[in-house]
Amino acid sequence: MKSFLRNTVIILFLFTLSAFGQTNLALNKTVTASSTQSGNVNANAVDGNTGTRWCATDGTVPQWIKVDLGASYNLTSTEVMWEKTGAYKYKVETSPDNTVWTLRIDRTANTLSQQTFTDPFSATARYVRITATAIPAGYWTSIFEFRVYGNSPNTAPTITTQPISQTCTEGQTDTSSVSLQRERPRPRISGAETARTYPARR
Ligand SMILES: [Ca+2]
Repeated sequence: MKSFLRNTVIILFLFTLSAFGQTNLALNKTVTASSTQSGNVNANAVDGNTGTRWCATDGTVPQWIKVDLGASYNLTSTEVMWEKTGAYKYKVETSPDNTVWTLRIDRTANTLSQQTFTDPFSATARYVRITATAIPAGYWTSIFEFRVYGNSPNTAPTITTQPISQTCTEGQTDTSSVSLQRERPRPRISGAETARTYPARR
């Protein structure tokens, strides 16, 4: 007669914070600029509206805008949408304190003609500055949207009810699922689990 032993199945949950659907950390944050054309104010560069723009007061360079994210974040990329398509030459720097700046993206030799540029990098910082160092002839430095992507470094989810062991009977497959929520920021959280089937003894 078969005996049904009870086995303990250890289920491991592996969670990763996904970069998909990233949060634009610059959205509606405080912006300062090297100069500001009347009617095209600094805040237009981070208002989430691709129909409004910040513009410098003339066609001279360098011109820059700087975003104060309000707190330190783990940054993963920036994206700039210029007013026009062109071979903009520019750089992106970050700072933890608005004093010490580190070069993250150097496109000061760029020859690629685009309207939107996406620049991945890795940094922990509160301030992000983009500086146009050269612009196409006849253009002024003008930005529809400047986006900064990343995650907060100190808000990893804490799993307080995770099942670390369960009991199942031979022949059964033990499965389980969990759901997580995180308030701010809200990156997509994906979960993976391993389940194990214990066949009945012959
Ligand atoms: Ca805008």
